[in-house]
Amino acid sequence: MKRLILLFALLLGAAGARAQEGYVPAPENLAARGQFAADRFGVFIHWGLYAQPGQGEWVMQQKNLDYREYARLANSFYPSKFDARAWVRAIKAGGARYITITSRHHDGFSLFRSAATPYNAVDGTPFGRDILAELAQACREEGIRLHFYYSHVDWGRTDYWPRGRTGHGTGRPDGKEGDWAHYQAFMKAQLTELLTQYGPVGAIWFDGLWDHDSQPREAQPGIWGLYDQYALIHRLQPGCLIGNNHHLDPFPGEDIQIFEKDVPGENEAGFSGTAGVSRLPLETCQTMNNSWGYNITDRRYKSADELVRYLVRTASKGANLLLNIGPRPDGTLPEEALARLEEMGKWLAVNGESIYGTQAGSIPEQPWGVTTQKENKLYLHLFRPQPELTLELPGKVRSAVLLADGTPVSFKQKKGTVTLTIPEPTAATPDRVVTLEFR
Ligand code: H79
Repeated sequence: MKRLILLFALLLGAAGARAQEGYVPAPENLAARGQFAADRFGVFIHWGLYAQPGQGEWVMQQKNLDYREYARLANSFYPSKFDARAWVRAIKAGGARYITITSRHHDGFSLFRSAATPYNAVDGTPFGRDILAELAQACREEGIRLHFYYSHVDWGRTDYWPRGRTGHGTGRPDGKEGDWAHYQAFMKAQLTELLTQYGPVGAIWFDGLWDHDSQPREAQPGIWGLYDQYALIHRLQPGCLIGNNHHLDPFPGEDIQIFEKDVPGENEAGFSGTAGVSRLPLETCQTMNNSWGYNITDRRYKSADELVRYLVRTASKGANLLLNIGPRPDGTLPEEALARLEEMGKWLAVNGESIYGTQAGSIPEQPWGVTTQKENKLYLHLFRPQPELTLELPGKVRSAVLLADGTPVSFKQKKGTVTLTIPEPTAATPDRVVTLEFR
């Protein structure tokens, strides 16, 4: 019977695809897309019960932890130093314009009050506070947008169906079917809560479809009734953007395209080889060290300079950077993360004009750096000192200055080439920006 329901669902997926083909984003959705692209920099938060074992958010799968034993971590979920306002202030000072937080990850624990399951921060822990509600309020007060990550995969629920590649050692009754319709109803109930109880939601960020990447692409939207979920989200909040980290070309109904650990078009981490770069707003998510959820032994942090340049490189491809932090079990953000945020904030406070609201640069990546642009300005991002630079540029340059302090940069222009003589740097910086203004 359940197999029949699944088959039916897959067929519905195909029919739903036709309905979504006609998806016309609402005016507020188009406005939100523009705002999203202008924001350019967001902070990702991976937080849940997995912060306590401190081995990342995949610990349940990687160590084959029984879901009933794992669930006892809820009894000791008491992040006594959690202060939503402190998070938001640090993130905002870092120059980020939005926060994307894991409302529920593959372990199945919800960080928010949910009538659909007691396995949540309010009803299932001694802490008893709604993390998302506190964060939403702090975001509202500080004027920063809030997005929710939502996992399709669940390694603990017995109704979870269809099973994918992961979660076979977590004690779910394997070899026994789940209950597709029940799991669907559960997810829809939670999505409804997320979109009705926390004010405007900037985006819903789905994850997990790759667990079924052995299925043909056409069948994939039916696996979890994606198009039903998309329609629900856009009905509840037409301006809420939908993104899905499925590593494929965007499906109809999606509003942004996500790249996991890849600058669009590079496939450096190997997850994006199956996807082209679409015309939707783009977002690259990346870790500061090598973990998403808090990892107590992962000291391999990228330097602040590397992170600034990573942000600049994503912007030069016309993409946002969603940079991750995994808070500790006590609710604090690791000092390493705070220090990097602070450095990025300092650089952005001076050079933000060359990032926020810009588009991909017309000059592709060069040995010296990259470019971004906005209106009649082209920003040259010099990643290494460059006393002289000759560029082929149509159009007449009116002025050239260092963005940081307005120091003029002398230039000669003839027959479509510009030669710049760049003053010697006086202080170390990860990226020195020259603004070229065109007539
Ligand atoms: O939330 C973070 C991760 O927990 C989650 N997405 C980010 C944002 C994530 N983890 N891994 N992945 C996404 C990528 C999936 C990797 C896969 Fe596979 C490799 C899918 C298919 C091949 C692992 C190995 C799962 C199945 C086989």
